[in-house]
Amino acid sequence: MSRHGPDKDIDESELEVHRRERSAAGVRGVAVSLGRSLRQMGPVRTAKTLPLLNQRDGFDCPGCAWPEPRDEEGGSRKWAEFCENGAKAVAEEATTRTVEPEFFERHSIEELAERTDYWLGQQGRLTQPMIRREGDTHYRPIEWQRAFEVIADGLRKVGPGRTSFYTSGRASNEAAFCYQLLARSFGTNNLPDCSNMCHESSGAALSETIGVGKGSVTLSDIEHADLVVVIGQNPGTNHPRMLSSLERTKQNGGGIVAVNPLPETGLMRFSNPQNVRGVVGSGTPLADEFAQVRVGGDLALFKAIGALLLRFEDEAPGTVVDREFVDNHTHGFREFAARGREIDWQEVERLTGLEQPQIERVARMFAESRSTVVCWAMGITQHRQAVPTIREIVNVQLLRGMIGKPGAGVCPVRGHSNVQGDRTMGIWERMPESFLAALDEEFALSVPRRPGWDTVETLRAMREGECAAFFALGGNFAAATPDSAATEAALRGCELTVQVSTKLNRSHVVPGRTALILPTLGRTERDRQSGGEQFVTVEDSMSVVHASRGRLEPASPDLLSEVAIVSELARTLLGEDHPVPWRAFAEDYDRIREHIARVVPGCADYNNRVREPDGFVLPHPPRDSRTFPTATGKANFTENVPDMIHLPEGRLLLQSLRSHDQYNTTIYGLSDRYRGIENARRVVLTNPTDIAELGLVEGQSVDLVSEWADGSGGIEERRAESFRVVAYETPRGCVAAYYPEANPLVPLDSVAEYSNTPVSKAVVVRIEPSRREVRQG
Ligand SMILES: Nc1nc2c(c(=O)[nH]1)N[C@H]1C(S)=C(S)[C@@H](COP(=O)(O)OP(=O)(O)OC[C@H]3O[C@@H](n4cnc5c(=O)[nH]c(N)nc54)[C@H](O)[C@@H]3O)O[C@H]1N2
Ligand SMILES: Nc1nc2c(c(=O)[nH]1)N[C@H]1C(S)=C(S)[C@@H](COP(=O)(O)OP(=O)(O)OC[C@H]3O[C@@H](n4cnc5c(=O)[nH]c(N)nc54)[C@H](O)[C@@H]3O)O[C@H]1N2
Ligand SMILES: [Mo]
Repeated sequence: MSRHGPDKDIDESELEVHRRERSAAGVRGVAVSLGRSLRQMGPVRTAKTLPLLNQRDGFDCPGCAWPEPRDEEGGSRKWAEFCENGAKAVAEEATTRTVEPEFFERHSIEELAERTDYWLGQQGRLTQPMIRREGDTHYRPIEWQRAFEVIADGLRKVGPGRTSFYTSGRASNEAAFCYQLLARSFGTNNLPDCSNMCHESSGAALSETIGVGKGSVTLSDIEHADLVVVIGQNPGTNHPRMLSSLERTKQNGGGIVAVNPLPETGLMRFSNPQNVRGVVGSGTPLADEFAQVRVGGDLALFKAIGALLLRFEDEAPGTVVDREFVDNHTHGFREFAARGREIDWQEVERLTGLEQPQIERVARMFAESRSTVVCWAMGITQHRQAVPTIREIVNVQLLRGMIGKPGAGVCPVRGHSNVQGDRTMGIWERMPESFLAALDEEFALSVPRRPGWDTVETLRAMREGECAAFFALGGNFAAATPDSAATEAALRGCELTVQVSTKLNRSHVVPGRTALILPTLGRTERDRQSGGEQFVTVEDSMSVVHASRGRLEPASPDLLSEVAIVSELARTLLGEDHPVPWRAFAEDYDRIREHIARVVPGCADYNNRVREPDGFVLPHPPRDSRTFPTATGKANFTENVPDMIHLPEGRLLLQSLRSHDQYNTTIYGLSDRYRGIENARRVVLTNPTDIAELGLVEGQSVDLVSEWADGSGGIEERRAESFRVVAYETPRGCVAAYYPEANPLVPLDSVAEYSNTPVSKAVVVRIEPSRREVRQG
């Protein structure tokens, strides 16, 4: 068996642990990305594909949502405007490996369920619609039209109130708009999405405090900021092009603070492969200050920073608080200032794991900075107190007037390449009345008003038998959601499951009674419809909307675009006389965009503006004019009280994170290069002192057991077997394991306040010697 071929599954015993790398990217990154591309696509396709990535006439990277430089802001695109992990994302999609119907004849579903997501993904692109009928052991091919009829019948039988329509953040704006319109025309707002597990907390906190649930900065703001604070984010792996921006921040004289339990390599030093210094030198040092916070300690940290800023203001009035901004644009400052100066340092040090002098240094940096951008990602949003934490970050920004001016603002760094656009297009279980009314008016419909289920509510509804049909536009619901055992049982219990996918994954092998796989075009591929060759549009993390055109031949002639799949299903389900012109939508995406222009706020003249070379920027009142469309009409200061996570004796707080070689549940390979972990994934990164105190040894095989107070006095336990102990620079009491291997440990009912996001970054666990080893030994 070849080491890299599609036959090879993970052999956890091959684990190698090396020293952590000291600098991110560099030529090594280029070499890795080229190697992967050649292996998956071959030389010709590689040469054709990579130069089009993130270029104006090319396609948007299917990796992260980090923006491209725009002419308007004086940015110019590099010959290669992509990163190592973007190239891997493309190689994964543009691979020449395919999964044909014979594959499903050879492998039963039960057999496939034994495989890892890595092996499933390595098999290649799905090529034909497949169905598993009730009682079948294998998937079999089905004609497209027949598939739509089976699905339409199934949905009608179950009814809209018991159906859930999931979306993953890769769907284009056009596909997303059609999809929400299909769900609502059918009669439900059950539109959960990956964002429920991702930046929902950011949306909730920002809507309440500044009136818009999106980030308020541009690329240029980051590069020209006096200070950029990066919290709970690992950009070297998950947003590598952000490192080029941070390098420019430094070159322009700005400072960087990193707040993270782990010394992530990408935050420390960056060797830019696009310039000579990065290729031959040791690169640019990034973080000026690294605050190694305890998992879950950020709210206490930001409360302390806020209190210190008020004290600095008392000492030198008029130097810290931006009075002009606070008086004219905010609400609640008096209450905030009245309670804000007390700091119980003992408590703060306990909660944050940081020492007073460092917190004071960081607060000074906030106080002295003329323009500050705060960026954050999953290390903040996936906590029980995520929303209060983000509100507290906003308090600090408001105090200093750091919203709506150059070089300043809030920047939730989005995950999936179009997750923000999908929301703009109506993928949300609780879209506001104005949007629903606009749909009614535009299409002469009466869409339902009752709020729908989010991701966790969908799972609960399945558990209770209230949800019986599940349709997924992309993603890997079975592996991405918490509580894997319960989730898989819930999916298997459905009458009907449908997955629109590019590649095989876990969700296909835990099927409902009737289950379909609908293979679709990826973003790299040509999309030919009867109205000619089509392009789609997307929105990045900074509200820039632009076009994306695939250029590769599709992986199979039988693939349909997502828009075509949604439109065809809608015609079959809703009938030919439905008021929405579904057929025209699939023929020519300009027809969809004409409606988007009238329904979606900020999208007037959409068809013309997305044809501009750099697209256009959606309005953002706080950023554009310091207008805050909140309940008070001002930006709101809020009160937030940290409460300590209760950790019984001998227990640890587990965070689940991404390796350098995966895209969420898609495992590209087994090299977490920057952290020095190779060839295996079932590892638990543990502080060396904890290893000793718990009587463990490095390399030992252990089980992770999570403990969850079920609310009625009992403790629920969940076990994930056979992880290897790896000594790592993580704070005492805080351990880390990879997502999705850690997902069986996350209790479905452990969710963030206000956003209902699963708490994937703070699971109370104990570590036990591996049961398997004990049994064998
Ligand atoms: N190559 C690649 N790119 C990706 C993805 C991918 O899987 N692979 N995923 C995409 C998606 S959907 C998303 S949402 C983003 C995710 O991007 P990230 O948020 O960077 O992803 P994670 O690996 O979850 O990293 C979480 C970081 O938060 C830190 N952290 C954990 N707990 C805490 C805490 O309590 N406080 C603080 N301050 N830090 C904490 C962890 O140590 C880690 O550095 O990336 C997107 N881009
Ligand atoms: N424990 C834990 N759980 C987490 C997280 C965590 O940090 N820890 N992070 C959460 C986050 S931030 C997110 S965003 C979710 C991600 O949840 P999802 O978005 O559901 O998961 P992905 O792994 O991104 O989905 C990958 C699948 O999408 C399909 N796909 C890829 N490209 C396309 C396309 O163009 N069209 C279609 N139709 N399908 C496509 C492929 O079949 C692939 O197998 O997971 C969440 N779960
Ligand atoms: Mo995400």
